[in-house]
Amino acid sequence: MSTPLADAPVLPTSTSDPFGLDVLADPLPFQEELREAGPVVYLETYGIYGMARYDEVHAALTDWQSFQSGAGVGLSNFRYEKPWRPPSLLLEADPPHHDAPRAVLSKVLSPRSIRRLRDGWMADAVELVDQVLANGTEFDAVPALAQAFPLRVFPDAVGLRQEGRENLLPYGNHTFNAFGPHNSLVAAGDARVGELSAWVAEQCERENLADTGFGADIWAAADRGDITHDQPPRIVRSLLTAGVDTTVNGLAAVLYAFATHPEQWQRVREDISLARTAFDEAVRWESPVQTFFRTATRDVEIGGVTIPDGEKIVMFLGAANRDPRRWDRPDEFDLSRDPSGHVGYGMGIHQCVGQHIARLESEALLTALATRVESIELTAPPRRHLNNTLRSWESLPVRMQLAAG
Ligand code: OVM
Repeated sequence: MSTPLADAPVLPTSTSDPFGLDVLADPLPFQEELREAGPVVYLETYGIYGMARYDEVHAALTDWQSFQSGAGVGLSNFRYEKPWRPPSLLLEADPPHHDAPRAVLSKVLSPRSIRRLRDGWMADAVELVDQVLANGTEFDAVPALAQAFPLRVFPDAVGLRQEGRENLLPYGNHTFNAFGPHNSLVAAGDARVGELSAWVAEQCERENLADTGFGADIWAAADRGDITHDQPPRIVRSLLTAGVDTTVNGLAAVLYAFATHPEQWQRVREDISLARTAFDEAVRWESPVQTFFRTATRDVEIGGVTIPDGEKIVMFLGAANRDPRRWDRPDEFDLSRDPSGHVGYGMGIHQCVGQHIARLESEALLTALATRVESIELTAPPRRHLNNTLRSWESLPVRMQLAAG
C-alpha cells in the first residue's frame, strides 16, 4: 500500500511563455506540450494556471459559478488591479449583472433580427468580389476581402458614422493585445490608446448613432427599461471592440483554409450549403480567439489538483479545438466533420453573442466567391500578424482562377 501522499497527483509546470512572440507565431507545438502535460498546468512565467484539453476547457467555460469573468478575462486580475478601461458589461461581468445586457444584445443580434440584413449583405458581397476580381485575380486577400467585407457591412449595421472608421481595427487589435501581459505588442499600442478609446466612446453616444441599427436598438432597450440608461454606451462599445477583428480573422482563416485545401473548395462550389460548415470548421481549426482567462471563485479541484480561490486560469481555446482526445485528425480542415461543439466561440453563458453575424458575413462572402472562383491558390507564403489573443494575419497573397461563364 502506498501512502496517499505518494499517489497525490502533482501539478505539471511549464516554463514556456504563451505570449512569447515565438509561441504566438507558431502556437501548435506549445499547445501540444500543454495538452500532454496534464489537465491543468502551472505556467511559471506568470504564476497562473492553464487548461488546454477540450473536456476541461469546456467544463470550465460552462461553470461560471466556479470560474468567474468579473475579475477580467485577461491576465490582469481585477480583484487586485485596476482595469485599463471600464469593464465590459458582457465579457467581464457575471450573473446577475451580466444577464440584462446579455439578454438585450442576444435579441438585437438574434438570427431572427438579422434576417433583414441578409439580402443586402449578399448583394454587398457580390459587389465587393466583382470589384476586387475586376482589378486583377492576384491580390492580398487580407485587406481586399477579409478586412474589406466586415468593414463594409458591420459599421453600417451598427449605425456608425463614416468618419473615423479606420480606428476600428487598431482599437480591436489593442484590446485583444491587452488581455495578455504588457509585452512589446501592448507597448506598441500604448501611444494611441487614449485617442482610440476617446473616439470609440464618442461613437457609442446616442446622438452619434443612426436612428436605425444595432446601436439604436440597444438604446431603445434602455427606453423600454430592459437595461438602465447608463448601460448602452458600454454595450455598443462591445460591438465595436469584438465585432470587427474577430470576423476579419475568421474570414482570413477560411480563405487560408481553402487556398491550402483546393479539394474542399470544390466541395463548397458543388454544394453551397457547406459554406456555413466551412466557416465553423475554420473557426475550430484556426481559433481566431486563441485564449480567454477566468478566475477561480473558490478552491477548485480538477484532476486531483487544486486551483486556489482568486487564481487566474487561461483557457487555450485553440488547443482544445485541436485536442485529439475530442477530434479525429484535429489538424485537418475537413468539411466532412461536424465541427459543432468547438470552443472557438467559447461555451456557456458568455458564448459569442455575435456568432450569427459572423456566420452571415462568411456565408455572403463565400457564396459570392463560390459562383465566380474556380480555385484559390497562394502565390507567396502568408504572413501572420502577432496579437496576444488573436490568431491573425498580415497578408494572404492569393491568385483566384475565374470560373467559366
Ligand atoms: C467586449 C468584448 C471585447 C473583446 C472581446 C469580446 C470576444 C468582447 O467589450 O464586450 O468578446
